[in-house]
Order: sequence, then structure tokens, then C-alpha cells
Amino acid sequence: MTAPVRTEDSQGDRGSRETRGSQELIRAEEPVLAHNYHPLPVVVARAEGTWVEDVEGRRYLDMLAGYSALNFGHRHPALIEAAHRQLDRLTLTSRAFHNDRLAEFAERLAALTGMDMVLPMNTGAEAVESGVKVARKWAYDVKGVPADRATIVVAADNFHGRTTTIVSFSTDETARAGFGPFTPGFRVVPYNDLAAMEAAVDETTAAVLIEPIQGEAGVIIPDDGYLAGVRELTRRKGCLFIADEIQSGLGRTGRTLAVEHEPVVPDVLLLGKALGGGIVPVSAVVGRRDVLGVLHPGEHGSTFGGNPLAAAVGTAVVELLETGEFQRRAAELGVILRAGLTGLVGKGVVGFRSRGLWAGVDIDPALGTGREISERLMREGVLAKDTHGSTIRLAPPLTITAEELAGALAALEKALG
Ligand code: IF1
Repeated sequence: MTAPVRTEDSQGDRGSRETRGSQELIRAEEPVLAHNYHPLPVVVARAEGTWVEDVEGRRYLDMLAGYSALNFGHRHPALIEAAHRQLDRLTLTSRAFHNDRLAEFAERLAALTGMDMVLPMNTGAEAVESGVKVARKWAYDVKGVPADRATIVVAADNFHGRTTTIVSFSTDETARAGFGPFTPGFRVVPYNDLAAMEAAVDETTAAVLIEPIQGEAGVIIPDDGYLAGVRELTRRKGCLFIADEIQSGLGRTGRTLAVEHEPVVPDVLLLGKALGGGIVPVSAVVGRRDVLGVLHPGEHGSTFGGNPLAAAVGTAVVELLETGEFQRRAAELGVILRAGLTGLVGKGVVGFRSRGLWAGVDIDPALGTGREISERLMREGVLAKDTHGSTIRLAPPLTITAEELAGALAALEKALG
């Protein structure tokens, strides 16, 4: 990777009084910041496109992209411009009033995803929670499931967020332990197993909720036909198919949505992360009118959901995706990523899964833990994050160039050497 370079103003113009170096800042966090993360020892101060720069001016290639919240790179000019323009006009009204940005956001997001209606929220977990609430209400109001009896079928090794209801159906003890009592009404079946799902879906089932590709589990790609099988099963059994595309969606896999690879049209899509362009939290539940139509005034809401700043940035994100440019880039550069990782099999890589610019790379545990490999990558000028064990997730901004991608792969080879 390029040698550490100090940009001339890396200390001067950060708009704050902060003058402490990386080590001081890391130490300063310890007594005052909850320890719910164990970050790599890098303190990012600036970023542009695919690159971030730490407090001392060292540059790193960002191969995590905010867990797919930075699909368009850091501070994409069109997104920053949309944010600046809206910051100078109106930022928040609450939904007690209309604002002049929300209609276009909803119209264009619905059109992009081929759906009828949009419920705008903020974080991914809020979209998931809202999807659970809408599915349950649809079960009672439309399907006729007896009150408080609705069930939702989910997959083992899922990751859908961190709220108490969501961790209620997690199979990751680290995410669940100590947070009970848990929300009832969820059934867990193995991912990629249609027979198990068939057995779990019954007349109480409101929905099946799955990730089209399981991200945190290690970029687990189901067998061809699995998503189509879920679609057929849910249609036949009269329950909703909810696809959580919060990490897999918005260009990451080479298509607007990961479900397009089968192709499959779910009843409800959950979107987030990159929908906010890496600038503001923007998420949404997008679905058929007869599903989202179960919500009536006063039954659901959010202070910031659908705020004009989020809608303006979200519309600019949709506009980028309408061109198909980022989906094409992910598909084309994904071929280079796949070829590069194939070349590393047997050289420290024991296996990998990839689709578009998204890969879960299983490293030989003898070479170290995922964390240790991430630290070695950092020393090579590449930022990435392990998922579980010795699996590294690679998910760069879709703005990455072929040369930068080749550089990241070379850094990985060196980190494994
Ligand atoms: C953390 C993981 C990834 C998600 C899917 C919903 C959400 C997420 C498929 C909730 C969020 C984030 C959460 C963040 C790290 C990251 C993550 F490692 F936690 F599991 F990406 F894989 N559905 N994923 O991936 O969205 O509420 O966070 O906006 O909690 O550390 P959120």
C-alpha cells in the first residue's frame, strides 16, 4: 500500500479543538466510553472515497465500508452536496407535519425496489422491528391469526440488529446473554434448509424473515433455489416473505437487491445502512400496499423517521442506484475479487464465499484469529473486520478501483505470509 503520507492540513482544519494523537485518544476513550466494541487501534480523522486517514496522516484502504453502509465511498460528492443543500433549508419537522422531500424519496425508493409502499425509519434494527410489527399486524388483520399468537420463522446464525426483540431470536449467545427476558413468537430453523422451514411454518406464521445472504455469519450464500423455495413455500402457506437486505442490498452483490440473483420478489424488503449514503441513518420497510396498509395513524412512528435531511440524502442514494453504475461495478470488480481470493486458496486462505464486492474469507486458524489477521492487514494499510473465528469479511466501497482491489488482495497475501 502507499506509504504513510501526512496531508498538509491533517492536524489543522478538523473543525475541533482536538489536538491529541491516536494513542492519547484511544486512552482517553477508556474511562468514558462504554466498552461494547474492541476496535482496531486506528483513529480515523478524515476519509474520501475508498480511503481513510488516521490522526497522524496514515492512509488505509477501507475494506469494511461501515459494514456496507458506505457502498458509495466516503463522502460521495453527490451525496454530500445533497446533504449540504438540505442542511441549508430544513433538517427536521417530525411526521406531525409533511415535508417537501419525503414524497419523492418514497416514490423513487418504491420504484427502485419494485414495491408499492415505504415506511421510513432510521436504523436497520428499527426497520427490522417495524417489519416484525407490520407482519404481526398483517397476520391478525388480514390472515386472521388469533390475537397474540403470531409466529415468525427466522434462520439460525442470523444477524438482524441489537434490540431486545431482535436478540430474542438470535442464536449468538454473545449477542443474547444477559439481556432476557426475551420476546416470544419466533421459531428458529437452520439457514438454507427448506424442509426445516416447511415444518416450522404453520397457520400461526405471519412471516419468514431471512437475510438473502447471511452477513455476520460470514457471508453465507444459500444454495441456488433456496430463496425461490422460500418464496414458493411462503406463498403456498399464506405467510409473508421478509428479506433483510440491510447489508446485502443497494448494489453490494452486483444487483440492486441480493434477491435478484435467484430472481425472487419478497413481500417485504428491509433496507438500511447504505440507504443513508454513509452520512445519516436512513432505513426503510418497503413492501406491498396490502401489507404496509395495515398501519393506521398513531399505530407506529419515529421522531426522525422520514426527516427531510434523511429523505434528501436517501433520494440522492436512490438516484445513484437508478443508473445501475454501482451494481455493474460490484459485479465486474467482484470477478477480480473472486479470482484474487481463488489464487490465495492454499496460501493461508482455506475457503471463501463471495458475491459481487462482498466476501467472507476463511483463514487458516494456524495463521491466527480473525482479529490478528485484521491487525496484520491494518499494518499493511488495509482496514477489514473479522466476523467469527478466523473469517474475514471484505466489503469495500463500490467505488474501489481495480488497482486498489489488487492492492488489497496483495496486502492480504502479505498478511498471511
Ligand atoms: C454492530 C454485525 C454486520 C445487519 C442486518 C440489520 C442490521 C444489521 C443484515 C441492524 C447491522 C451491523 C451492526 C453493527 C455491525 C454490523 C454487523 F457485525 F453486527 F453483524 F454488518 F454484520 N440487518 N449490522 O447486518 O442494522 O441497527 O446496526 O443499523 O452491531 O456492531 P443497524
